[in-house]
Amino acid sequence: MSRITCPELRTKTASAAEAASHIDNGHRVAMSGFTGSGYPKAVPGAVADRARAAHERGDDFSVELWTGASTAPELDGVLAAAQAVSKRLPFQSDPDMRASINSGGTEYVDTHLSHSAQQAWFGFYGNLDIAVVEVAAILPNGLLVPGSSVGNSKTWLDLADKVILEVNEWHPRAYEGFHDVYYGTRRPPERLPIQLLEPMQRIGDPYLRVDPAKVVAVVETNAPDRNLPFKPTDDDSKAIANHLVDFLRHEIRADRLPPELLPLQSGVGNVANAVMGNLADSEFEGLTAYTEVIQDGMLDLLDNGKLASVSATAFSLSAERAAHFNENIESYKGRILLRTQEMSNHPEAIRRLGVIAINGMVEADIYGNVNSTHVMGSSIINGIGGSGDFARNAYLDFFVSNSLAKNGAISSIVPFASHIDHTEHDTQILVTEQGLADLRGLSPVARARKIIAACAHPDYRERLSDYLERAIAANPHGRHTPHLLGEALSWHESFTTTGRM
Ligand code: 0RQ
Repeated sequence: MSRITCPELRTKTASAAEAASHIDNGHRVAMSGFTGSGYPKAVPGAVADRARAAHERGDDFSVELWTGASTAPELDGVLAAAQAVSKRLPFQSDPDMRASINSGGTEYVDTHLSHSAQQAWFGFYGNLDIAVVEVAAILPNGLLVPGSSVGNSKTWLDLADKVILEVNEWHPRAYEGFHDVYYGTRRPPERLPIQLLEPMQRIGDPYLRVDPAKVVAVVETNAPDRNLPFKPTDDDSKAIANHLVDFLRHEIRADRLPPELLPLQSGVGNVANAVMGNLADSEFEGLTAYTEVIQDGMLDLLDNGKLASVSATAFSLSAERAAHFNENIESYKGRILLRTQEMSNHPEAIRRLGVIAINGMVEADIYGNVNSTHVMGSSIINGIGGSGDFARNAYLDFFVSNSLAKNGAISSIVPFASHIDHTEHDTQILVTEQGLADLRGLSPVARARKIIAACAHPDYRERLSDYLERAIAANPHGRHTPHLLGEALSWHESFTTTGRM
């Protein structure tokens, strides 16, 4: 049976190419999709075809592209390869898009994920010409059942002049009831408190709304989400996870955490996924999660009963775990709630619930400034994503990384971070395979001594201590956060010239 049961919208069924003909050079185009799930699968490729044809004729063709977060080769990849994206926001992780940004072909506005919807509402990004949103089904009354992500879809459907819907039969029809779409957002000064008092509380509707008059095309698809495989958990990730879980036990003993902990948030990446895997083997029971993304590790925790429930905005699963979820979707009903990213990442909710935030980092400096996004200060990897939404507002905030990168040529603990996403004021606990540095309540120099001793790799530890002690000695009137300014970024400079820090 067709998934498009609304008579009015059924008449708008079209091919991807017909739908893409509504997207023109210079348009601002917002698409659904968050961490490789729930993104349109067919229309982006047809837009890329239009761009290539225009370029062959010698005409300009590029669009501004907004999404929820990262997508997949069928969206970011094809559009970047066709040089069809002039500006991108708020998050990406695609190799071709990354290359286009780093080569200067695409402007990138790397945005806190809780900010993107509201900033679009405030008009900070300009008028939205068209939205392309993937859903699992269209109901007879025109309401939309989202699929594996909610992200910014609600905002894009509300703001866009025109709408293209993709209805993807790969998503189980049983997704109905898994979503909570908050429709109470207002612009200041009319804003109201977010009445969310526990992670699984419903504050919105199960459906997305769309004005049918704005819908210009409905495209039917049957294609899987990106389903990126995770690296198998290695000894270093296991060690990081062990340090972190031991610390949680310590906090329970100190009466700073209840035995079932507080709602967990786990970021993207292999290390964050491994930490969830380790919790699955631990003694913890009755855990909850208030997070952005449900990765394999979190689904495993739900499966083995350690995790009671999870509120998120999207899945980001391997192909195997996505197939498992789709086959057993009914068994997860009532235990998984997908919200808009405005709510999954809302500072007010994160702070009230007392979230335990665990995010990956590229590097940290000796004072605890964290770089989550850039290699050697200049090249973007992915983006800040939701890490800032959670880190600043969490009850406990962890940043995790291996102490070395690129086979030891790079130390992840450096004198000065080459780019700063999270300042020392926002970072509480750093963890590498070497150990854990609890920085709460410490002054900068005390933080530096702890980070070097606990987190730095032994190959770099002495040089870091030497830097710190010389910086202290050289700054008799600057002993709060002492630096040797001419040397602070010399490790990065050394890597770019010699291939080693
Ligand atoms: O590159 O694959 O080319 O070897 O960075 O590193 O060790 O596999 O780590 O997968 O956990 O990702 C920060 C990128 C970590 C991620 C980051 C290189 C390393 C490798 C990845 P290769 P690992 P992970 C909510 C939270 C920001 C967004 C966020 C991230 C690659 O966690 O994107 O937190 N975070 N969102 O070799 C140079 C260093 C390096 C380095 C690692 N010091 N210098 N390269 N690498 N350390 C979710 C969302 O927001 C959607």
